[in-house]
Amino acid sequence: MALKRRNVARVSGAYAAAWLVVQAAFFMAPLMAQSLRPPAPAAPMLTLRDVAPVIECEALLKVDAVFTDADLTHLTSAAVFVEAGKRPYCRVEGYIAPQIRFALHLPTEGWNQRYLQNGCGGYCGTLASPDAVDAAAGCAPVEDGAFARSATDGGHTAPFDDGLWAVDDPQAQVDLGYRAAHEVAVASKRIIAAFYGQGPRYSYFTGCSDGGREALMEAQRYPEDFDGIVAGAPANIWSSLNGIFQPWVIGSNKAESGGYVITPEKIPALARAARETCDGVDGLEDGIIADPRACEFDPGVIECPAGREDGADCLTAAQVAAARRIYAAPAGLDGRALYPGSMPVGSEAPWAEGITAPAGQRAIAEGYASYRRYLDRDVALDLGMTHWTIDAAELAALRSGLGTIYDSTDPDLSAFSERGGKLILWHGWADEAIPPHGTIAYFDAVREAVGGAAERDAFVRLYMIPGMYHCSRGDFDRFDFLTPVMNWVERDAAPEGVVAWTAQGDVVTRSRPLYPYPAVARYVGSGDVDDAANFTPAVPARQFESAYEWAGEFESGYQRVCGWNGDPFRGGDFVCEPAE
Ligand SMILES: [Ca+2]
Repeated sequence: MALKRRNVARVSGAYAAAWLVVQAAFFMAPLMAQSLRPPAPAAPMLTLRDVAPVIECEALLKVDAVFTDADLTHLTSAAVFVEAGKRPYCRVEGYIAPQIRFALHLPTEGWNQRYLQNGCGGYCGTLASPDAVDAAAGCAPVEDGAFARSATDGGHTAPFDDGLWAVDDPQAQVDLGYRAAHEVAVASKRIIAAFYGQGPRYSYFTGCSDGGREALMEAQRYPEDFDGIVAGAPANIWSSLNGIFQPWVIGSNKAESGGYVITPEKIPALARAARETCDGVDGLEDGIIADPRACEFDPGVIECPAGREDGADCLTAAQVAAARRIYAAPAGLDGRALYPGSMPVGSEAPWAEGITAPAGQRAIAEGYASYRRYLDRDVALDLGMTHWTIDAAELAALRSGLGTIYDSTDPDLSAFSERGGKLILWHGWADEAIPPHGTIAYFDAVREAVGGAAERDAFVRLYMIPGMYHCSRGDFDRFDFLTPVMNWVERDAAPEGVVAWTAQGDVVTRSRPLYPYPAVARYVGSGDVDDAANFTPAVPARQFESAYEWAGEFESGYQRVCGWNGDPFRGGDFVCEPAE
């Protein structure tokens, strides 16, 4: 950690002048007025008085102490835990009917008057520790346990990649879709108020993948729940992501025999070829593909030579064809893109688990793709590309069907903005599970929906992270966006540069500044390329359209709310209506 902190200090001094040039180049007028501060300060600058509990932890369980039998929330345990290096905390467990499990950690000393809620990943299904916090590496109040913090399983129990979790259970679908994160926020705030005699002064949400989708769902459907939100690699374009993109990549890699075309032992050669082709395109040979949009990579460059059908260091003709298809945007029969993005070059290493697997095992994307069973109970789970019949009409059906529950693609965040909410979006450029282009496209759609770049930039930032895989791993996968969003909310200090780093164990191996999109980090030309101090913010050498041409769109007004109309055991119906 010492190396990281030193880099933070040095980079802040280095980029001041260049940063102003970048802002001028982008005509980011609202940013011009801001003074420059060190990126990612180690602690929130605003100090709130510590608040102590007013009742015993176990007293929360007493009948009617917080919830009555008439409430849907029920607490099942409450006990104090003591861990080294952390404030002691009261761990409360409970569920919100029918089965949204949650856990809430309440510091018994030194509560900083803030509430932090964590999203869950994949299809959720596991109650993770509230102490596992996304995008908050090095954030002091997270590390020492000063937040009241919660986590939920999303309303069901299943493996994270099980796309069949609620095939016949519409309530479980709705609970993961939009209800769990909101109800846990409501319940947690009630428990906090009972425990400390006051509610949280500030509330924050952070999550990655499905947690990023939940983060955006909160900003869109429940703008009053959180003051600051950090949405990482969001699965917000859910209906197309799981209904089309995942079947596309896994279908591209399925042989007629049922096995995978590209097998795990071929991944290192493919990753190496991609890096050799694209690393230098960004102007710096550092082993990282800074922006996959800038490089055309054809996996045919490592096709096995004539006379040699196969080998560990080359791809067969069938593997080249599969890889070409995987890199392409999923398309309908008319060739039109059905997802706003595609598998980025540079994401290959985690394909070894993500879209292929050793014989007898299942790739992660194949589990995700089983979501299609919701649409068609007879769909073959070993969907091969020869059977690909998905087109724009099916995309529309997905969006107007389950998309009305799961998608958090509404670009109109004006209600969240008007209540003072701040949002940081981030996405790894080498994400093997969710195309990063879609997050840029959503960011661009927000600009249009809220009236322009200045209006958007007053409450939203996007950071793209070179070389980072899905939510973790790859390069620069450690960073703290929680502290910047807190400073934005509490001190009106807008986020600027944030230093991200790569670590092996506790040893920092490389660091790099991240700047609000579309600014990039440019090497100053001398010094260690693995040291953030040797980079300055810059206008990217090549500009790309932020919008993405696809058969769908980012629009408002699609959302529905659903629930039982009457007792399901006495002929009640599960009905959905347009959301307000
Ligand atoms: Ca490079």
